[in-house]
Amino acid sequence: MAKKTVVVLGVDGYLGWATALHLSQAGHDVVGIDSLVRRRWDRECGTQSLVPIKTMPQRVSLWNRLTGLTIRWRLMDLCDARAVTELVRDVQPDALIHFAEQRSAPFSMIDLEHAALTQINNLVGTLNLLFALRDYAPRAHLIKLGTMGEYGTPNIDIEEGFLTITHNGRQDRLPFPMQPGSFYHLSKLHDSHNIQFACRIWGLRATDLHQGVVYGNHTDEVAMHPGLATRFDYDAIWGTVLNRFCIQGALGLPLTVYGKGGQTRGFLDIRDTVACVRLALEHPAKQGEYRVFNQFTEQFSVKALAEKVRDARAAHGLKTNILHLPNPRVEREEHYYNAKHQKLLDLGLQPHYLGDTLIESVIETVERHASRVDPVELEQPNVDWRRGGTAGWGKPAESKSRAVVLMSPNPKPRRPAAVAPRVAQRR
Ligand code: NAD
Ligand code: USQ
Repeated sequence: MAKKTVVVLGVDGYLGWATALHLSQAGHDVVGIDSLVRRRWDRECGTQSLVPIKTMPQRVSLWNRLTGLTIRWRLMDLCDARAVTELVRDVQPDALIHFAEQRSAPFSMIDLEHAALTQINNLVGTLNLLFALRDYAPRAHLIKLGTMGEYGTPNIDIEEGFLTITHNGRQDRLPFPMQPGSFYHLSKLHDSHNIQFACRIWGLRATDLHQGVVYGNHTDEVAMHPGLATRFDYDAIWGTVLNRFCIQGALGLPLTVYGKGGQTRGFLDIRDTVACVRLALEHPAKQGEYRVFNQFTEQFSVKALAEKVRDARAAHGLKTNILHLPNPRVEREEHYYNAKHQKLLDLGLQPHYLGDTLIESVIETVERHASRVDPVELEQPNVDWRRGGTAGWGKPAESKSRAVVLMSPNPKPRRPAAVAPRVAQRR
């Protein structure tokens, strides 16, 4: 396999860091880009990674000490068009892996400011990349992290990006109809349209990875040293559902299923995320091609996931309650779901399926870092799709304890007295 020069955009994030290490270990020359804005959003939302993470300079220098391999780190905002152009012109990458977006659905639903911030950050960053590629590296392969949530939950099978339709006796292969469920998920769909258009008019090449919900926090490389840990979110803004359930289970808190829990999604282990990206990299799209891979390995309902975590705890004689909260989101809670995910398997993906061992290993990680957990983050969601949120954005430090939106007809912000002092101390 030929060594490639690869730019990983969003290298400081949960998936970007693990992917950069994996590709570096596989022999590729990795340039890592991030604006560190996620660390700022954490401070502003009063959230933090469960597992402590080192600064970027510390991480890349530790990686170099342990392996002799170099990841070239650059602080850069993808919304800075000039910087992006210079990057593409100077590095002349074979491929760019684009993780660098605001990726939380609840964050995008807080209010107008957060919806606009999400769409401007995500769309402008991707547009800057597309124009830089057109002008300075039209043969480079853009690998973009999209999301399964672009499709929504239609009452038909979900194909990989395209659907062959017969209409009034004529047939065409058209983009699959999309029904995203948040301003964040919409930003991914708008990106998909822009990328597809750029491939069509400028002959660029791109792979849009429509990824499901990721769980777990270990890859072979991340596990080499605690200083190489990748971030692990559990709060109601950034934490994804299985990671949240594992933490709730580990702490003996109820598992917070939103609504009936029949919401079904595609899921994958973080080890499969890094493997899928590598497969896309090493089997590039053709010049002018825009292709979509559905990147997940199994589908589960939220309720089934909660039951898995409950059963894994019960095997140790521990009782776990499942709590059905009124759903803060507007989404179908019982629906048909059958999404295809064959293309990455055809390229050789060897999936890691969800088992008790994975749940146990996440729970062990939680137990090691239990003192960093803010239990308020595990109780009630603080963003509601209909009314917006109370995420503490921009509040003065002394009033930063998280207010929670009550799911009642007449909601009033509430600060749970039992945990407020601990929250105040932590921030
Ligand atoms: P993350 O928030 O941990 O990491 C994203 C990184 O991008 C952060 O370090 C942030 O600072 C950086 N970033 C954001 N905007 C930037 C900008 N304008 N310029 C430079 N850097 C910027 O998110 P993640 O969980 O690692 O997700 C990475 C990507 O994968 C996202 O695009 C997300 O939509 C997609 N995705 C994630 C999941 C999941 O379950 N985590 C599932 C499907 C798709
Ligand atoms: N959910 C619960 N309880 C919780 C948290 C979530 O029942 O405590 C439910 C939600 O209502 C939703 C499902 O779990 O039905 C998934 O929610 P999530 O927060 O795990 O995932 P989501 O908001 O969809 O976003 C995450 C990532 C995003 C990525 C997406 C993939 O944050 O970046 O794009 O997963 S997908 O869902 O396939 O679109």
